[in-house]
Amino acid sequence: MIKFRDYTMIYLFDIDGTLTPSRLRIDPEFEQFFLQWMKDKDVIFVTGSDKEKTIEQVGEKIWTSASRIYQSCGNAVYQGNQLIHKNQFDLDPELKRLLNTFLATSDWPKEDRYDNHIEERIGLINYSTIGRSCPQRAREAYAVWDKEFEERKMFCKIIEDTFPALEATVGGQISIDIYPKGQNKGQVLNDLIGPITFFGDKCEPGGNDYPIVYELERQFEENNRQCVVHRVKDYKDTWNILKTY
Ligand code: M1P
Repeated sequence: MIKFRDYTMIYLFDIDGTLTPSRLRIDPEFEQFFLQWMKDKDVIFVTGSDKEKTIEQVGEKIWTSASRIYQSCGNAVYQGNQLIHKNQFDLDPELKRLLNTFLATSDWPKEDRYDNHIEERIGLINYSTIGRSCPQRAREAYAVWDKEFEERKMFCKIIEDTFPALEATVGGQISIDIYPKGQNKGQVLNDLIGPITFFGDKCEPGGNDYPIVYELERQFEENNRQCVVHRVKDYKDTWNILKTY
């Protein structure tokens, strides 16, 4: 359990959709603002993504300036560039079969698919029908299509119904994150004590920020934990809010 400084506020941020557009580099002006802003604060990141992608997006400076980083929804924890904790989760053949069935049966056009449909990260499996190697244009087209047909939401439900020991959530634009039940972003709150302010964009049930919001609301009601939740639309929204702190 970690108490950062003496009961000073902990600022906890999701990355994709909150500090950067999904899988894209941080806006350069916002990057400068954020680097300055975070200087005298305990800033922590929590993302479904892995270390390499996060550094690619926020840059080495911001990543190394954070007090701690929870990658893979908290299943790989870094502090001072060291991996200080990891949870094991291997892709089981039954789950792999189900993910391949999704690929075979999805209504998303076969001719608009790319590589890297199943990515094994530390403690988390990421699945994407379109494939993580898709170009930006295809990524955006899939995100619009998925919003209408809710393929990812449906796949998450099938995974959870088929494997009751697993949890599946919608993270960014094109993929879903899968991990053992309970090993969601909410687990990071077990490590952090004191007042907390959270910024996330996928805060609705089924979104990968929801477990944090749910747990913070519970702790507020049961233990009067001091917390603030900002449900943001995008990084510009986050930026505007941060200007007021
Ligand atoms: O951090 C949010 C999500 O960002 C990416 O999502 P996508 O590629 O679908 O936009 C992924 O890294 C995903 O795992 C992660 O949850």
